Amino acid sequence: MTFSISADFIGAQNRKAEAALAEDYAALGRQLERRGVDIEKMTARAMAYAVAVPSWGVGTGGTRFARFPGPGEPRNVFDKIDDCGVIHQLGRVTPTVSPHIPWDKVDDYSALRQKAASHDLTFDAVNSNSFQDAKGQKLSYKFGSLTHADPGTRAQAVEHNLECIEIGRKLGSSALTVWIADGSNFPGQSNLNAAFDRYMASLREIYDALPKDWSVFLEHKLYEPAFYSTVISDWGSSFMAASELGPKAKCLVDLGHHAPNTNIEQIVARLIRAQKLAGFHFNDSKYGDDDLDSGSVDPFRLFLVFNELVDAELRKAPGFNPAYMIDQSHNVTDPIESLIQSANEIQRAYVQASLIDRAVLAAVQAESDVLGGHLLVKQAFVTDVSPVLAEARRRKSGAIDPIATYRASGYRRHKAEERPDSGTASAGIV
Ligand code: AOS
Ligand code: ZN
Ligand code: ZN
Ligand code: ZN
Repeated sequence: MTFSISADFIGAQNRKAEAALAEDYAALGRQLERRGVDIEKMTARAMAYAVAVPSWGVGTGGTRFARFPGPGEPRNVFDKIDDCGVIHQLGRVTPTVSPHIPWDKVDDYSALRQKAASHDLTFDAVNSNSFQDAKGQKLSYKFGSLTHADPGTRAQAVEHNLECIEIGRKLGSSALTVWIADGSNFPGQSNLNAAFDRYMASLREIYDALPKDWSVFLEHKLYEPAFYSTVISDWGSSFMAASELGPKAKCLVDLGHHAPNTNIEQIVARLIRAQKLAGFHFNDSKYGDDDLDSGSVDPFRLFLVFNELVDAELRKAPGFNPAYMIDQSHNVTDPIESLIQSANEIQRAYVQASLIDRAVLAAVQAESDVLGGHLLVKQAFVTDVSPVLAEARRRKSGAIDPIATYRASGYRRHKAEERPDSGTASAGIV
């Protein structure tokens, strides 16, 4: 028997925090009532919100300089699912896992699906990987994959994506996320448009192989590891590709994949308008694709993205159905704690954005009341909705204080004993 956190333990921890939560919830409820907001509606929205955790996020990521694994890290995808189970058991906001192939490759996918189901988890979009050479792979991706100058290498990369779709079908997923590292490091290395044309030809093959109810998510990224040009570098390239491919192709926004100070919420708004927003890889950053914990550096930016998302949701924007996923690399924290905290911050931004009275906002905007509009948005952002998030967890049998409960449970200590050869699973460093 391996260690798991019992419902009784969570209940006992919650009892210690219940009285204070009831007080804080009542106080916030009165404050919101004065503003015409029903706290119960906010709690219902918090309870309905969900975001996927990345399977690679539960192991220590590392940088290109070093990786410092912690004790009791997952050894394989089954261990990863156990850790994802704890994140959901305590936080109650992450019922899905986004898998990665080949890092999560197994012989028996129905066993993996069952393992996930035992934690009430299902699978979100499958991530393909043609940015590394897999063990035993015939042709190298050193100079590209789906856009490689060599047709054989391109065919191999297409084949890998088709295999990802097959695996995803077995796992009950319905989307494929494609991020490629293809690009060039030197001016003159590659013909910029020829590389894009090759991308289109490869993606066309993948697109045509998608099952009926499937989508393909195209993930752009400004730079890294290609430092001169990246084939799908921005939302313009992504949008161009998704438009040419057809309605099953959409654009995925990873928050860390833009130049500093880019107005990401405006990109989100445009993609919503074009019915091309696939969804997100949430994370935070200071400089580049830092993959820091969501909401840890710039929670206002996260909130402004959700301001657009909630606006689209409430006005029932056509075709609006984004996949919410986290993509982070945890280098110096316990990955389970980071993912609990990140999901909480994403859910917080969603609830905060839900506080805004859209009709009132539209009215002040119509009158060009500049500060009036700003104050409405800012008031929502500075409202501490923590009691709503905690109450949502409590009502779903999660932990009122999930990180304190996790620490008190001794889960990591137990896993350190159970997983002596820990830290051997492939975890992403990208
Ligand atoms: C790379 O920078 C992208 O963010 C990828 O989405 C992701 O980090 C990678 O696929 C991890 O598997
Ligand atoms: Zn990403
Ligand atoms: Zn990234
Ligand atoms: Zn990354």
